[in-house]
Amino acid sequence: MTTTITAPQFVRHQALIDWVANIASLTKPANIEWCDGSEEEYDRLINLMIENGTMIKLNEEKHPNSYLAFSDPSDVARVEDRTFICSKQQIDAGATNNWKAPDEMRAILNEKFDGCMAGRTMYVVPFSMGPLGSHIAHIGVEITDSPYVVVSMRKMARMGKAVYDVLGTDGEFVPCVHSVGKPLSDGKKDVAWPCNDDKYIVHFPETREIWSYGSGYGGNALLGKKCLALRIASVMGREQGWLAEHMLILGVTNPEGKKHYIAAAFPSACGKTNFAMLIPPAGYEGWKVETVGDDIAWIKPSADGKLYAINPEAGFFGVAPGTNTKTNSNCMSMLGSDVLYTNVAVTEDGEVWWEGKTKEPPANLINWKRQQHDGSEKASHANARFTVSAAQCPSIDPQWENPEGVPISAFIFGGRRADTVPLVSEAFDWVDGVYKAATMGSETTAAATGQQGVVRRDPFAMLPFAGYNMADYFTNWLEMGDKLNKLTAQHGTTMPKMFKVNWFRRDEHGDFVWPGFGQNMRVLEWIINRCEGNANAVHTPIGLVPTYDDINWAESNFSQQQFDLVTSQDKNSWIQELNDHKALFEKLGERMPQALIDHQAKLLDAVQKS
Ligand code: SAT
Ligand code: MN
Repeated sequence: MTTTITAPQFVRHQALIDWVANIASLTKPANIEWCDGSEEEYDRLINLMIENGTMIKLNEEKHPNSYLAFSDPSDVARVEDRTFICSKQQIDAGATNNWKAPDEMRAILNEKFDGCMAGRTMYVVPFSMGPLGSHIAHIGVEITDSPYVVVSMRKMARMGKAVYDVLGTDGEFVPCVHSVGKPLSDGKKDVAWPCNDDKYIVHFPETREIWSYGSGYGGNALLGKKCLALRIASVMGREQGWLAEHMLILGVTNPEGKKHYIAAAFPSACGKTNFAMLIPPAGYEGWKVETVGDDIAWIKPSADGKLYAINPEAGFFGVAPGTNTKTNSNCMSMLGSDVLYTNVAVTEDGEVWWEGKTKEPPANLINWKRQQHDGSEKASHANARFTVSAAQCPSIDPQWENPEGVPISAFIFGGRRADTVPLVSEAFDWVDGVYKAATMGSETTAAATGQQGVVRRDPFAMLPFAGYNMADYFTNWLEMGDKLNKLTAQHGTTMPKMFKVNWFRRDEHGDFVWPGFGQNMRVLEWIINRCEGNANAVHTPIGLVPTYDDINWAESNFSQQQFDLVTSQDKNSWIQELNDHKALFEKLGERMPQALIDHQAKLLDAVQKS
């Protein structure tokens, strides 16, 4: 049985209306609301959530037009073990993704979604990833029963009525179905932050559908972000010859006015937002860093022999803890007004606080669990977030909405490693760069549920986000290199250079040695100068590296000794590291490209001989 529904006049797409009707007959909501993205709608939903206890309004003087949501304490991060890629063949999902046969998964979802919106409102949320109407943008429509999702999507994507104009009567869209899930039988916290213990974050790559059940949080629920712009888009990119990557994009301008754009991959909660908004330190007068994006890049080769990247998002969903005027003053200015916070702490007079915002917590603090903060546990959750429009970022790049994208000079791949991996190394060539990215390791963080602080391999920082077989994903990158090699030869342009960085080396006391944040500019300068062909590097078995004298230390007292600590290469650790790479490649299975397997053997040989 299909529910008969009436769509507003601005929706002229019959297949879309039929799909909404189908989902309504499955989920059985009390009402259907077709969202138009207006301010009236936003304010109304915010007020509804204030009434329901999901959110509170913050102090209007300190935080104009800003709100704080408290999630259920169990619903605070992405759930990777509940995330599925349901390709027809298991091998197409690969060794790193959870898989279930599509039919089996559809049966589960039908049961889960049956009646799950009873008594609640179903919202239909049209959105564009990428500038509205641009040839590289992709449109999605998210059906959700969460007003938190609606207001967050309005900041994170181009959301609203205008999307229907672009869709017309028969435009293509990715259907995304989201529900916080059936009310728990004990009825606990259902009104304030409904969610369900049984969670499913499901992707059908062949039919390009997304289904998400049981969570209202971030990447589990804002389906334009990781689900569409990474998992589904990576599948589209592979078919169509482009790349969907978990990368920030920044622009660096040197004192001579020469500008380079860089795309950089780091796992979640490794400082991507801070790096994207870097403020050059003292000694770097005349340099400028500007922000195109902080999380996702869509990258396409162009006929002129260059790679161009866009940020498909329209906002930032950043980690609050650790953010302050010293670590990211651009970010603090960006948070001046119109922010949605989730799971930070708040003072009695409505001012937000998180660990690291100031040295000492203010008095009379309510923690993220809405209890009086007594210092026995953290006041804000380690994965507490802010949601804010990118246009509010003081360092936003003038080209950030250019539908053609920005030309990429270099890629940076980074992880969080206490040892082994040096501060920076340049890849010998494209294959070595792909190898460096493919073998990235990082200590796990609070951005995903599970044990924290253990090294896991996170190829290209895409482990939780590649929508298909990771080995095929490597092949896609290698093929992109072949294509670019031909294009650059034709046009006399140069290949983007590739670098591996590690800001997180620790000394024998477990303390970070590299100061990071603005000081990363020194590494960035060396990278830019390498791209320009005017910086020195020395050859080591695992890459080309700077000596102490190759880095600009203007107004820094970072010593040669400290530099040695963050750049040392220990032979035995590297033999162990390369053996770990081999184990990863074996785990990734039969489709693993031979070029990378051979490269491992070559590197191991070079390290052993060193
Ligand atoms: O929860 S999100 O996936 O949106 C944030 C992150 O993990 O990077
Ligand atoms: Mn991310």
